[in-house]
This record gives sequence, structure tokens and C-alpha cells, in this order.
Amino acid sequence: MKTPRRWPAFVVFGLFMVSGIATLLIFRPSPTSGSAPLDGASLAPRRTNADATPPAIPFDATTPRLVVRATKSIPHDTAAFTQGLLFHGQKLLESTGLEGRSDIREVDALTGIVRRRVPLNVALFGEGIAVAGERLYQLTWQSGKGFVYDAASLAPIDSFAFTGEGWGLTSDRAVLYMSDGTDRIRVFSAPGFTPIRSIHVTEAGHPVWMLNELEWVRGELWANVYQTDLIARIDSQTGAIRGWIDLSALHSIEALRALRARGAVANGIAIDTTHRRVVVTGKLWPWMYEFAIPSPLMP
Ligand SMILES: [Ca+2]
Repeated sequence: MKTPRRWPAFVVFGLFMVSGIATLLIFRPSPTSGSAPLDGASLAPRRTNADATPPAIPFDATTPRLVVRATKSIPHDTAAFTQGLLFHGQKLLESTGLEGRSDIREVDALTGIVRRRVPLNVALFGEGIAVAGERLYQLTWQSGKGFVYDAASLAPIDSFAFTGEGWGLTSDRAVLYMSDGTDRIRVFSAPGFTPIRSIHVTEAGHPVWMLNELEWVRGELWANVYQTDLIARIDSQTGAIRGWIDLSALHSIEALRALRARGAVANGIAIDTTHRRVVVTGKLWPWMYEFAIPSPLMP
């Protein structure tokens, strides 16, 4: 007589457990669901390399640190979300990001006036640029696509594919160096964009990630560290950071605070070896700043 009384309770309990487990399986949060937190304040799982926290640089107080001051200020388009900056001869070329606003532009290095502009497909987010041979290479952020232009005319001539995120790009004129927001800089052939090797960037043995815009400077790779005012001077063979270039003195404290409040972070390094000058800027910055290449770095 006990069995007939217990069956209904057992069946109800079993159905309750099965439905509960099914509900948990169906509605559990996916590690990849949701949109990317652009402001960094969301508790959503990290989806991009830009969602990481900047490294606690400098890790070693004895690493040489050079605080630079501008010898000249050049107006900069405050709508330009700068992702790449380089001199091609005496032409200053800049690439910008954000979907619908990405382009490559030729900028007058004296006045900051945009002389030419080649927009990117509105669905794509432009990233770093570099010139190798007579070809200008442009990365995109997360689409795995890159584009090639004639460096003189900026006419599109080719495209290429790569894995992972695209951030900064530079060239020693033989090969291309690409950052992706991690501590890794990948080296690619030009042309072909075939992987050759990877450089892991460290300071005093600590990995330094969030490497962004790049510039080749006589065997060193200079890299903006995203969300900081520091440029890393990286040994291109070992990945060890030889020193820091500190951009924080380019602005007053009030101006620096205002820039940070609107996400206007340092990004953009262009070397003009002929005139021994460096031009730096940032995303949405109102100015580009010029300073002389420090003589210890270029005897
Ligand atoms: Ca650059």
C-alpha cells in the first residue's frame, strides 16, 4: 500500500528536478554573449583585448625613462580616432578607427590640414598602417582583413587576411610588425603577409601587454601602451624594453584630465629620420606634438 501512495510524489519531484536542470542549461549565461563593454565599466565577460586592464608599468624603476617636451604643436582633427601615424618621405599619413568613421588620410605636417582622405568600408574598424616598398598596409580591428594601397596615390590595390585582432603596424621596410593588444608583436613578410616569428615584450621579466601603435626606430620598436602616456622602446630581437618615453608632460594636468575623461588616449608615433623629429598624437587629441629624436637614441 505504500507504493501506490509514493508514486505520484516521486513523479512530481522527478519532473520538478528535470525541468529545473533544463532551465539552468537553457538560460545559463554564455561566456561570449552580450556586446563588448566600450566603457570598461561593464561586468560582461571580456571579449576583446581592449577590455583588459593596462599593465602596471613601469615594472622596474631603473628602466630609463625620458620625459619629452614639445618643440612644436600642430593642430589635429579632434574627430580622428587615431590608430596609425607615419611619415612616408615628407608626407604625414594617419589612419583612424571606429565603424563608419575609419579612413586613411594625408595630413599636412605643418598645418594639420587633411589633404586627402580614403574612407574604409563603413562596416569595418580601421587600425594601424605601415609602408613597405611602395605599398601601404592597413589593418582592421576584429574582421581579420587588411588592405593594401599604393603608398603614393593611396589607390587600393590588394587585400590580405590574418588571425586575431589587428592593432598597431609598422615596418623596417623589409618586414611588417603587428601588435594586437597583447604582449605579442607578430612579424609578417611584405608582400604576402605570411607569419615569420613573434616577439614577446617584457620589462624586467614581466610581460607588457596592450601594445598599440608602433614605429620602427633603428632596430627598436616603439609602442604606445594603450590607456597610458608611456611609449615602450622595445629591442626588436629580444622583446626586452630598453626604456620608456613619457608623454605626460605634453599637456597641462587639467588638459590631461579632460582628455582622459573623453577617452582621448595617446596613440600615434611617426619618425622623420631626415629631420630627426618625432610627431606623436592621440585618439581625438586636439594637437599633434613634435619633438627632436633624443640624441642618445639616434647618434
Ligand atoms: Ca607609427
